[in-house]
Amino acid sequence: MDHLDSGQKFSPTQNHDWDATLQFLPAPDSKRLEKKPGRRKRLWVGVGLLLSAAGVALLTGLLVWHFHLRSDVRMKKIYIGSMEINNQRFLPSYEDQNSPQFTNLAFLVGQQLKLMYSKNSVLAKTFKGSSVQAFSEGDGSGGGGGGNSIVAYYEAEFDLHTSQQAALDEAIESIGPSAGSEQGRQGRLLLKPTDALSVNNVISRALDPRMTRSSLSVKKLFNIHVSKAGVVQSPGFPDTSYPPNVYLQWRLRADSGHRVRLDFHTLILEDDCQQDFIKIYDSLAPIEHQVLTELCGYPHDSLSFVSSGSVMLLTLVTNEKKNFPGFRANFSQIPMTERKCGGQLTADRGSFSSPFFPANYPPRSTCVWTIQASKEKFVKVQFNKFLLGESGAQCRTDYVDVNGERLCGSKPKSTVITSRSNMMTIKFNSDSSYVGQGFTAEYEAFVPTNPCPGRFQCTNNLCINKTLQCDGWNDCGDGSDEDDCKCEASQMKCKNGRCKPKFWECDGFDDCGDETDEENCVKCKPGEFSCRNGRCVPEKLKCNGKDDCLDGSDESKCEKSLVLQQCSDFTFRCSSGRCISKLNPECDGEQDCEDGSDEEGCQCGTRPYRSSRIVGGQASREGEWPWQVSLHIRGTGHVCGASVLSNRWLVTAAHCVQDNGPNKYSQADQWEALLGLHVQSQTNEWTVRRNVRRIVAHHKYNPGTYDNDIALMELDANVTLNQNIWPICLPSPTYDFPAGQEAWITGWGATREGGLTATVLQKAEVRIVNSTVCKSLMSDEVTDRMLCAGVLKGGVDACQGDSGGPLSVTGPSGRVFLAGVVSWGDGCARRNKPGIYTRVTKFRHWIKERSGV
Ligand code: 4AZ
Repeated sequence: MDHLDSGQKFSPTQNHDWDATLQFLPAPDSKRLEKKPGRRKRLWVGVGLLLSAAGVALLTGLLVWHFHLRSDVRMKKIYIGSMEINNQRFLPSYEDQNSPQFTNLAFLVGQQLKLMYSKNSVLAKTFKGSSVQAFSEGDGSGGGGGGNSIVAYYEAEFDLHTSQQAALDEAIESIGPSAGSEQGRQGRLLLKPTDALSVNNVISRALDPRMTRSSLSVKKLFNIHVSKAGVVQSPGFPDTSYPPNVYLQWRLRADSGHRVRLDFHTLILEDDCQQDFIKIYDSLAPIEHQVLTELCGYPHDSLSFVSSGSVMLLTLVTNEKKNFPGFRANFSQIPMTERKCGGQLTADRGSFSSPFFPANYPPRSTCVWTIQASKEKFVKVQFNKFLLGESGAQCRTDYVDVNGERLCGSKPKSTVITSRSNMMTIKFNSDSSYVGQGFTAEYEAFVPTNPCPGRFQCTNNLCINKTLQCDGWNDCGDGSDEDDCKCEASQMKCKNGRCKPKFWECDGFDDCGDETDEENCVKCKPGEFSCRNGRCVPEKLKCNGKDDCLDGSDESKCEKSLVLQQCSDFTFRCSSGRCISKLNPECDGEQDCEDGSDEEGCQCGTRPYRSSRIVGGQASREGEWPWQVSLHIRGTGHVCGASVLSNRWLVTAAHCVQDNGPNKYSQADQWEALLGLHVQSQTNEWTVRRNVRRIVAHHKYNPGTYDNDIALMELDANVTLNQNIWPICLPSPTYDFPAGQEAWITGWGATREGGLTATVLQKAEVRIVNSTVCKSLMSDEVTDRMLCAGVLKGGVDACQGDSGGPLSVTGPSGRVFLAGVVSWGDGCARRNKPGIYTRVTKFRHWIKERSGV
C-alpha cells in the first residue's frame, strides 16, 4: 500500500489573494515627499517632432544615469512588524479581516504606528503607509499578563532615497520592544483617550527581499485552524512539481492556550534556497525576528516544529520552473500545559531532554532542571544528542547552561560534564528565532573514587563496556579507549599507542590519527611523486593535465581542474566530449566542466543522517540508507536487496533474478519491491510497495563465475521520493574507488554464515580491498567487473540475503555513490575472504542505455 496518497488533504479553496487586502493608510506628511526627478524628463518628451530623435537619445541617457549612476534613486521598502496591545481581549471576529471589529482595531494600530514614526525624523520623512495583516491572541508576556492581550501584525511601507537605507534600518531598529510602551504613553496625550492603545513588544524587520521579487506572479494566503488535525501540502503534491513564481502563506492558528505543531512528512525542493524555499515563522506575519527555520533542497534535520504561542506561519516561495515534488506536512495543536520542561531530579540516575524532543524545541523557551543526588556523590550528565539552532557569539541566543558553563551549537555524541558536588543545575534557553532539535541527556550520580563501576572510563569521562577497549574502534569519541593497547600479531602499533590492522599500513589513509601507519612506506625517490597505484613519477608532472600515474592520482588533488589534451580511461568526460583532470569531479559541488555537466543529475546520494560510528554489523537508523530496497518474492518474503536509482528504476544483482527450479525469479510478476522500509514486516507512512514491470538482467551475466552480476528493475508506477526513499548516485566509468577507502554495506541478509536474516536493516563498515590482493586471496576468479571490499581480519561482511544491495561510498562532497552491488563471497565474514561486488563503474553506460538513468 502506498501511504503517501492517504490522509486528510487541505483544500486550496480557502485561499485569499492578500494583494486585495492591502490598503495603505496615508503618510502623515505625504505632501512633503519630494517630487520624483523622472517628472522633469517628461518635459523633454513634449518637444516637437524635429527634436524627437535628440530628445529620445537624451531621455535614454538620463534614464541610464537615473537608474545606474545616481546613488539617491527613490525606492520602496517594506517592513513587517508586530506589536502587542495590552489590556484588550482577543475576539474571534479579529480573525475576519472584513469584520467591523478588525477594521476598527486596524485603524487604531495604523494611528499608533503613525504616531510612533512621527517621533523619529527619518521615519517621519519616509513613512508612506501601513496595513494591518492579522491579529492573534497574545500571551501577555509583554506586560499585559494572563493572556489578556492581542498581537497585531502589520506591513509598513517607506519611500526613500537609496542612500537613506541604512539610516532607515537603524531608525526602525531603534523602535525596540520597549520603545512601544513609551510611545504608547506619549500616544495617550496626542490621541483621543478612547483611541489610545497601550502597546508593547514592538518589533519590525525588513521583509525578506526574495518575498518581493517582481517575478512572483501568484500570491495566496490560506487561513487554517489547527484545532482539528489535518494536512497542508504544496500545490500539485505528490503528482506534479510545485508551481513556479509563487509566494504562498499558510497562517496556522490553534485554540487559545494551545501551540501549533507542524510535522513534515516529505520536503523536497530545489537545492538552492535563493530560488525556492520554505520559511516557518513563530508569528502570523513573515517577521525575520521570528523565523523558526528556512529550508530548501532535501533537508536532513528534524522536520517537526512547535510554536511558542498559538500561531505559526508557513511560507513557500518559488522561482523558475524546476521539477521537485514539494512538501506535505501534518498540522495539529498541543495544549500549552503539555510537556512542561525542567524540575527537580532527585533519583541517582535518570534522563531529561529539551521540550518536544525529537521535534525541534519551540522558541522562547526556558527550562531549569535541578539534580540533587545523595550526599557524597558527584553528578555527571551525558548529552547523547546536542543540536541547538542559531548559537550566536558566546552562546547568547540558544544555549544549555550546566553549572554556569554554557554549551551551544552542536556537540559530539556523548559529551560528558561532571560536577564536583551532588548538585547540578541545567538551564535550557531558546530565543525568538532559529530553533534546533535540542538535546537528550542522561545523568548519573557516582562515587568520586569510582566513576565507572565495572566499566572503562574514557578521558572525556564517558563510561564504556570494557569489551570495547582496544577493539580498533573509537568508542569513547576521544580515542582514549584505543590508547595504550597491546597489539595482536595481525596489528601494527601506532605511535599514539593505538593498534590498527597491518593491512591498513601505507593505504593512503591516516588510520592511526597521527599518520604513523602512512610513514616509512616504500617511498619514491626525492623529487618524485608517489602515485596511489605505487608508481613513481617526476614531481613536476603533477597537475600538468596528463595522467602520468595512469590512475589519475597525479591529477586528482590539483587546485584547478585542467581540460586535458587527451581523454583516457581514468579521466572524466564532460558532455561536450572534453576530458578534465580532476579525479571524481561528479556531483562534488564544484563546476569542473565548462558545460557544467559534472554537476548535472545530482539529486542523489544525500540522506537524513550522517553515519557516525564505525562498527561491524549494527542496526541502522530509519532513513539512513534511503536507496536501500527490499525485494520480496510473493509468499516468501525478503530475498534480495536492491538500490533506488530514480523514481522508477532499481538496480540489483543478476543472480537474484535467475530461475531456480520451480522458483521463477526471472519473472517480474513474482517480485514486489519495498522502498523506504526499515524493519521487515513493519511498513510505515514512508514505505512504498511497488510491483515490478520489467527485469533487465545483464545479457553477459555468467552464472558459473558471477561475472556481470547486475540487473535493472523497472517499477510498475513511479514513486514519490521522500525522506526515506532517495536515489544513490551512480559513479561515472572513470570514478575511482581506491583500495583502503571506507565503504558501507547494508541489508536484511543473514547476520552470520548460515544464520537467520535480520529484521532491522543492518549496516557495517568495510574497506575497498586492492584487486591484486583480492585475486590472490580468493579461490575463484575475480574479474575486472568485480570489486572487493571487506575487513580482512574477518567478522564483517555481506551475506546471504544481502545480494543485490548497495556497497555505498561517500564522495568528497558528502554524496553517496554506488560503488558495488553485493554479489558473492567465500562464505561470510571469514578471515582473508573479502566480499565480492559487481563493479558499478563498468556498467554505467549499460545502465544509461537500458534505463535512461
Ligand atoms: C549470498 O549468498 C552471498 N560474503 C552474498 C554475499 C556474500 C556471500 C554470500 C559475501 O547472497
